[in-house]
Amino acid sequence: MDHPEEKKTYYITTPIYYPSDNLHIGHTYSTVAADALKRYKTLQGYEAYFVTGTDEHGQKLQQKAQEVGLEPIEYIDRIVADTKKLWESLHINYDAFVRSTDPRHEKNVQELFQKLYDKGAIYKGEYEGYYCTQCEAFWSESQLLDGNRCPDCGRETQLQKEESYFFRLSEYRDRLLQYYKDHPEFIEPKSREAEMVNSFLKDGLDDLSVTRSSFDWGVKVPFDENHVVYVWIDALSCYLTGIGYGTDEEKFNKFWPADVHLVGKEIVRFHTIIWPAILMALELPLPEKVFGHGWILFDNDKMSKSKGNVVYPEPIIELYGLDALKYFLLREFSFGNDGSFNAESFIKRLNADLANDLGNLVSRTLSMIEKYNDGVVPTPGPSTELDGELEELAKSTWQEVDRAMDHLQFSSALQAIWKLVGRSNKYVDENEPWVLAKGEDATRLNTVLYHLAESLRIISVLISPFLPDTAVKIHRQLGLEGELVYDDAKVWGLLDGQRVHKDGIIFPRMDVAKEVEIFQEKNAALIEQRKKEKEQSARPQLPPYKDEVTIDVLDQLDLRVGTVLKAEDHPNADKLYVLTVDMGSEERTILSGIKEWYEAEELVGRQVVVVTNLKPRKMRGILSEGMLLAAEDLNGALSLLSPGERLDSGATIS
Ligand code: ME8
Repeated sequence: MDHPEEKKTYYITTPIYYPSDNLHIGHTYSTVAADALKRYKTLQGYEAYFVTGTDEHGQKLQQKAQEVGLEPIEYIDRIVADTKKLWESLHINYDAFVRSTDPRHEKNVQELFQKLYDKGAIYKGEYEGYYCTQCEAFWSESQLLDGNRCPDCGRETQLQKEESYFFRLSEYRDRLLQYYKDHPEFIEPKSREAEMVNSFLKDGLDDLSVTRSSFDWGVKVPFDENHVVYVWIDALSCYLTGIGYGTDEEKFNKFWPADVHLVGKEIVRFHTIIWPAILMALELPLPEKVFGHGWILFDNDKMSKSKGNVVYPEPIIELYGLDALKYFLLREFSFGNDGSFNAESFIKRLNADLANDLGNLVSRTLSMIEKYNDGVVPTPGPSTELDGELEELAKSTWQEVDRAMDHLQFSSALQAIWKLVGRSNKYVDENEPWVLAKGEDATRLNTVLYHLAESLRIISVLISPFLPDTAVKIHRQLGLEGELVYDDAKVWGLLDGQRVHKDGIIFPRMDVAKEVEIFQEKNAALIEQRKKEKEQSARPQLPPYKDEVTIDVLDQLDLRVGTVLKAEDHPNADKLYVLTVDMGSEERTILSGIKEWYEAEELVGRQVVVVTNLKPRKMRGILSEGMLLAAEDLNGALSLLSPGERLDSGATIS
């Protein structure tokens, strides 16, 4: 229920991302859209709240960390820091960033799990299926491709059987179908609802395995230490943690249910079947909407680091600015559908819409006001039909934007604004102010300049959720200070007598062929650099080399080949062998701490490298007359050095 004295709230989420190095523009899609939506809702007067975060548990991450010799959290911390930096550089205006490893969140997951268990919504059973480590998903035999390959990523799966807790998802089929019927705007675009119904709900649902016992990087089931909560309950409930579930009841009640979960199309199923069923079981209200957006492809292929066909946001921002990236992502693709990135269409769109249309309108409007009226917006004379037409379009464009944004149609919203940009440019051509300026009477010229300035002012307000930096630049050039106010886009006549300050070109025009080359080169260089960095970081972190020495240091060492004759346990030291070593001219007793790696019988007859002139040292009562050389790697494996071929005992080493 709306309380008139209270500000209406609007809660938006992006997916809770898997920590991943070097996010590409596809990854930024949900976040850029959520940011624009938040700005738009805020401008409309809502108290908007935006949650994003990282989904940090699971076997895949545990394995990746292991591969580089780090603890999972050390490995993830670094990636999360980079992700936050990227969002910062994109000026993403989120309110909470939930890390699923945050102890507060882990506690919530345990509480929610316990609640579901106590309500009988979760029970213990056994799971058998073909497991894909990469996708962290079990598949049935009929779902596999070419024998035993994962239908999602094509990698090999393994048949696994394990004890698991199950969520009674099968019981929710009818309630979900009914819910979709009663809430026709719950899933958008509508085609995704049909997909859910036809592919998943029509033939009934299976209960869902919600724990794993084959790895331990996850939130422990509160009453069964052998199990960790499987990643989906853990990840989805970040949406609750982000608005204070378990810590700030008032905030939680204020913002829940979410107004919209923005998600990529491949995870719509989790958000429209599993998530609502869990919320029903918890007796929590359901989100108002789940919007499944399409994928950004690269030349019609899925972007992937392994294919090397990724486009990174950094070169785009560096070469063309943040707003150019945001504009392109939101305008070029229809939000529900897949779209393909192509360097040429990207540059062409920047040229057409930002440089030729908007940039030109800003530049010519301000130049003319400066040139013909000393930089002051003139008082208009009587309006003609043409002026009225522009005024009407300008004052009503916000309605078109609202209509589009009600269905998260960013591209249509921008098209509506660009219709006004286009109409304003045409108005310049129709009125030819440079001709009017030559006449005696300035009344008509004043009316035209005034209309252009007003139209530009309204445009600057309307574009502000999508191109926030550009909006402020135009606003300032129009001499306006302070915040941009949405209601100002609904009224005409705020600029009479306003002093303007033209300030540079907001979007320069580019040579398409040349620019495509520059962009591709820069993106390719970054791909190459990141590949190298990855290879480098995959190398083991060995101790640094010691300081340089001269040859005489080596000359001082007397190294010789010895042959082990006898190996016995040291009577007073657990880790030491007492070795009798044939040095050619004599036998020596040498103590060596290699018991952890070698059995005594493996050593007898083995040739070794002995430092013969090391000062003899007594260890636990026995004198050692030398030292054996051995190599050890980072995993703690050890190997005694021996000559590659058998030599006479006493052979010298230099
Ligand atoms: O799925 N174009 O995380 P994620 C558009 N942790 N969107 C793309 C894209 C592309 N080329 N590539 C990726 C997960 N995405 C889970 C979410 S939510 C409770 C848990 C989108 O890091 C993808 O569609 O694999 C998804 O919405 C988002 O990036 C995060 O994907």
